[in-house]
Amino acid sequence: MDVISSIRVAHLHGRQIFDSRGIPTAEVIVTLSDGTETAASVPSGASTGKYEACELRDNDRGYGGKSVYAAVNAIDTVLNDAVCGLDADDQYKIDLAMREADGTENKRHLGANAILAVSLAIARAAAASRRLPLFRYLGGTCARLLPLPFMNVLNGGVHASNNLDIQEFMIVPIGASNFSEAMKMGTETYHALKTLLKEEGLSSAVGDEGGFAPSLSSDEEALRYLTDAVEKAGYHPGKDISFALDVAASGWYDGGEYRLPKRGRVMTRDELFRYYRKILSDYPIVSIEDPFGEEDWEAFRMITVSDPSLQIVGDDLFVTNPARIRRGIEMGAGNAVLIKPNQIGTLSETLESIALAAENRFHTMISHRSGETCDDFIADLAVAVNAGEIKTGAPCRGERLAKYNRLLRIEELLGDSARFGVF
Ligand code: 2PG
Ligand code: MG
Repeated sequence: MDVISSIRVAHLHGRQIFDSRGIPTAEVIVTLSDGTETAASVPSGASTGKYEACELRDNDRGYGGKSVYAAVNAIDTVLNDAVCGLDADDQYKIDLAMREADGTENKRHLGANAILAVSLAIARAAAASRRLPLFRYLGGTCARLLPLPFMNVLNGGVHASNNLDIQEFMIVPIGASNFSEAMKMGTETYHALKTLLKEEGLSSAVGDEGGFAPSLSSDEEALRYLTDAVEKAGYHPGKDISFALDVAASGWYDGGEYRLPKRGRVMTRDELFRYYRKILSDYPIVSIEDPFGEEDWEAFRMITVSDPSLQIVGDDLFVTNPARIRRGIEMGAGNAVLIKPNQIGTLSETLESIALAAENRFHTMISHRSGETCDDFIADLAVAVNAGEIKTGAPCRGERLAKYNRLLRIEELLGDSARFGVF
């Protein structure tokens, strides 16, 4: 006799909603056989990697071609048929059934947006039906590490209409002893930065991820502002708060050279490498994401071996894809993986990528997308897998705070069992 009775997926209902940029995205409501009903929605990137799973968009039904009616229809029909009747706890089987129903490598038939929404909604429903917080359902009693937040307080690249070529300038409260303290340090610095920008007559309007988006004389000037903001907030740069960048250099890569689109500067791989060495010696930068293009594995290897204490994160390079992560591990290209569930399209493949990274001593940073909803799944995911790092924007805009605030609640729930960061 089964000790735990099996609860089955009873029904899926998809709908089109809007993300934080006002662009259509997919939401799904799942109902289980015991009556549990939960929802999940999916985010969307702007600086997407070439090798990401396919986000299905209609192209011809208004909304600038961005509607997701075909994906919603797939949820209501093919995916509903594929998963109804399956055990809600059997995430792997559910995800496999959807992958088989899609039948393509990159999920272009039914859409990774449709498949992921269902995958996440069922996990959330299964947790609710067992009366467990999502992080505990996914990670069990070992899930108790709160991640170090990487807060993107200055936005550039394709996330802002200013003149910064680097996409994300993040502050990392390495000196915090717990998650709440990290939030205190991060928000105080964020507000100090706002004051500084205003004093200089610069714009304090925010970009897609809630960071400020002023036009500055150079990308290095952004780092000077971060330094001043940390000090103004009463902290020591490099001791209490360090910096991290997401260069998103795939968007610069053009025929073997790097063309910085906003300033029009062109650099070879070696010149770009030297540029990084210079800013690394001038500022307390502990982590660089996508310093080179998604095809430039050798440059990733070169920068990774040049400084073992520097974290090199692969986002467009790895696209949360186990096959590409394996290549990075074998080559020594990068030493950390950015984890975005919608780059691969199911929860079980996301967990596989995280496990692969952990087995090979690569760090994992769980990540939002620049177009988000208020779904806070990634906060629970970060704790469930003891990722140790998360980036989910600035402490500004509801869709960003949804994740940070969920982590505060998880920290309170864990009480004395909570641990913090591994960086
Ligand atoms: C990134 C992300 C998230 P986007 O490049 O890491 O910050 O941006 O979602 O636009 O790909
Ligand atoms: Mg990135």
